[in-house]
Amino acid sequence: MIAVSAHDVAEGKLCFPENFLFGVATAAYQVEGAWNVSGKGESIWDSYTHNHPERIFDHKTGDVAADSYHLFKEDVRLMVELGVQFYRFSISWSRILPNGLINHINEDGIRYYHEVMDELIRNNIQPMVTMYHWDLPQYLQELGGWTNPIVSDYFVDYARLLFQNYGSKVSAWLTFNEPLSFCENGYGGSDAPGRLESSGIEDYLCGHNVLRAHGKVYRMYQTEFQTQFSTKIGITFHFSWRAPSSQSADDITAAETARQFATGWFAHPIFSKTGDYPPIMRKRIDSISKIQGFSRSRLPYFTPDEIEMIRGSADFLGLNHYTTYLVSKNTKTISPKPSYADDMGGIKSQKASWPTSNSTWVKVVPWGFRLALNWIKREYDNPPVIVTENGVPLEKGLLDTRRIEYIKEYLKSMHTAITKDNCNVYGYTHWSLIDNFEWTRGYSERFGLYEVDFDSPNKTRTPRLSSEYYARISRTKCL
Ligand code: PNW
Repeated sequence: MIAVSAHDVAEGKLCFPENFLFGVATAAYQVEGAWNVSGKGESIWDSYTHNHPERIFDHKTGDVAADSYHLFKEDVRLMVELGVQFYRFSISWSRILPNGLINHINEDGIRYYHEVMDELIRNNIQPMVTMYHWDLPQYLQELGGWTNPIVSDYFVDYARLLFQNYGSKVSAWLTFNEPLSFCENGYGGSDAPGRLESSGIEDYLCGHNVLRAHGKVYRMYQTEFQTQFSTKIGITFHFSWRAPSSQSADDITAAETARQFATGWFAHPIFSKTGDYPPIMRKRIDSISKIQGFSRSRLPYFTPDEIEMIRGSADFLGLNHYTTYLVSKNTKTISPKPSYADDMGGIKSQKASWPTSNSTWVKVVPWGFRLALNWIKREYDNPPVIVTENGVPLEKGLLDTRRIEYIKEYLKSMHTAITKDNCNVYGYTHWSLIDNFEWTRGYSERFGLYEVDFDSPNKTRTPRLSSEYYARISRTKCL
């Protein structure tokens, strides 16, 4: 499947196909800043960081962040230096529609993303655009956010406006970034909107409405735009590998259940042959809901029409992969209080001996990448996959040899998945181009190929060692 030239093999290099794509990624709230300029409305991350400073490391906000709203030309220059083929970034919904609704369009927002895309295209870098990277307009949150079904329809209005304005410039669209993260951590944890106590209820409502919103946007694109543009539409899932913590049958089952509750929750309705939620999720949540005294399952049901609308509603699968967890069976009895973790029934951990990063959750476990890619191949009949994020958080500093090591080992693992296992991966995106606001972890975790001096007035970007390393890979397509 993969054409590797004899020349490269002779030199002992690991090469990716010539048309393989290398890119870098960011997200609006994490880099743009300019949170309240030129008509932008408030998003849930603006209001969350302002009203709940205690939930953010060092009480930081993304008010200014890396100031990419003003410095995007500088960012594009860095990408030219890197030689990447595409840039994955996200659009801030409330910059374009200040309260999320279609009746009030903010022209400065429309202009801003046109300028970003024009600058990219002028430099031969394809824009890959995420419509939603966690920053819901605050007004929609006041209506219940993703727990309110009407928000899916408002999302369709927003998506239509994006197709109308940017349809001819964007090379690939992603509807959502990591529904698992923002539904589970937002509606059952400490990410915005910070509904800490709602796990097992609101997270499932969020997921349900996000899946409907995704399906509706895909079908709307097919009826209204497909004759005009040939852009592919996908969605990005988060998939840290989940390995059994022992070879016992219980732990093997618990790990597979955990994969279905994590990636399967969103991928099964879209990419499986049968559609709908993974059967194991349906079965466990239905029966635990009953035991807890509910008269209906906490996991909502799709209508048969919705199942069909959502099934097959993506041209490719975006995969964010950072690390690996071990899963063992949870043997304690189920608590009367609903929770996603109890529903899943596994306990997550990581091996103390795995190499660490500068974060509690990213351990360096490259072999998990190959296994995650193979699982997707098996589960969903080898769909086209683009890795939309992979990277490692380290401390400040330019000599980031540990990042180089991380990239090398993870790319080797991905290379094996492509060349030996025939996984259908056609691109890779490094997270991130520059240091940025790492959500509740503030600026304490640095993911950038370029360091950002957040204390300097002009948010100076300086290349790290890893930027040279990555530039060589993206230019030669070889490790
Ligand atoms: C991603 N996990 O989220 C996000 O898409 C980015 O915005 C973020 O900056 C990046 O990871 C690095 O943190 C994740 O628990 C959130 O395994 C959680 C997990 C993985 C990725």
